[in-house]
Amino acid sequence: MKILIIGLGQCGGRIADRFARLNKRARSKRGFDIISDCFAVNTDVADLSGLSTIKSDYKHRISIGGQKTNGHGVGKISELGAEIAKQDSDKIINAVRASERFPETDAFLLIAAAAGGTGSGAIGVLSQYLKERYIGKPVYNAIVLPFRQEEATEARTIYNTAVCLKSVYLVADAIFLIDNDRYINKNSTMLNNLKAINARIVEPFYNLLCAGEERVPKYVGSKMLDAGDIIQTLVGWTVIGEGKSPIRHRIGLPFGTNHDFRDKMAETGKKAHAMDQAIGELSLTCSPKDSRRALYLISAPHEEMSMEVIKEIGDHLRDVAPNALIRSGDYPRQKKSVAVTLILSEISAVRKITGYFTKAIDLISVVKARQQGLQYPDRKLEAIFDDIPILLG
Ligand SMILES: Nc1nc2c(ncn2[C@@H]2O[C@H](COP(=O)(O)OP(=O)(O)OP(=O)(O)O)[C@@H](O)[C@H]2O)c(=O)[nH]1
Ligand SMILES: [Mg+2]
Repeated sequence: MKILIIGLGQCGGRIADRFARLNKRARSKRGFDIISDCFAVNTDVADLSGLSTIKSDYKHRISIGGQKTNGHGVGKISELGAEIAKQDSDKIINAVRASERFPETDAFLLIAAAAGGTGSGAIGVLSQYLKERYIGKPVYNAIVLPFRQEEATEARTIYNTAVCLKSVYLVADAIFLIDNDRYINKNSTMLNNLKAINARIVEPFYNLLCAGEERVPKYVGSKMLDAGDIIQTLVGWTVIGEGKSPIRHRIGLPFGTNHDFRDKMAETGKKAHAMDQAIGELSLTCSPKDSRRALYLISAPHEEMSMEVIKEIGDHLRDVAPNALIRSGDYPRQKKSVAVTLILSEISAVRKITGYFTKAIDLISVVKARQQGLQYPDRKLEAIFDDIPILLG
């Protein structure tokens, strides 16, 4: 599957840059592209210059809102981010249209942080424009949720996050939810944390996008997972994760030859453990029971792809996600490990998201009450979604 990536704001731009790197890896190691083109869009010119892999011409690193922000960002005012995106959308759409490999694109993936201003405001607006313009081409979003400490220290964090989430939910075909807080390493610096998190965010997409692009027969799975399977799986709130189990070979024995049945069982169990790890590595903690669609891809050396391992991994997912329609595939090109890429989609209840809506409603009520000189009103939970504003056209 080939996707066209647009990173918005600082966080989105940096993750898009990682995707550009992922494509370089696919090209050099596997001999094909998985990204049809990659763009970064920002109101902050310095952020655009700080990227390393996205092409450095003005059509790939797109500066917007120059007159309004003087190239210095919107300072977390997501309404301004949305307004600028509306005004400068032509610049972005024209760059996409002029992209040489656009016809090969299976879907768009737009990336932004929910808590900032530029990306948070622009992502819903741009997703809407792309959907209206390219009917039939899926528009996916990846939304990065803030660290918990930002919620406590920066007043706009909760509000921006709730407004962004509601806006993208109304327009994007699916939204990958990525929780910064899930990946944090307390002993590392903030910058190193962000770098490591960005690398972990993009990694699960590698095999997933590569599998369907293989043309060499020995690397094509017995059940090939292609763009159609992925598109059919992605709906609404979505999470992604990858688990890996190293393959241990006994000295003197060729690949996959285990003579003792106990060794074999243990080895099968260990490989199937990659599914457990993928569940543990999901980009946002959620219950697999709440998902209606799921997809997994097993990547392993050809000789390790036994029916037993495939069955065990599939059975395990069926147990934990009994309400999901499950699609699957195998990809015989991994070396020295069994990797499981897992997507859970159409998730009905995401506690963290509901939490943002509830808290944002409380904040809005407090502000409204203050403006009217009233006391803090007691709000009913059902009204939550209606009361969150949106930033669409
Ligand atoms: N994972 C990850 N999160 C980031 C990164 N950079 C910023 N963030 C998070 O993104 C949120 C802030 O969004 P930014 O992308 O910096 O904001 P912006 O879209 O550039 O908007 P303005 O700067 O307000 O114009 C915070 O929650 C940060 O923790 C990054 O490189 N990786
Ligand atoms: Mg910024």
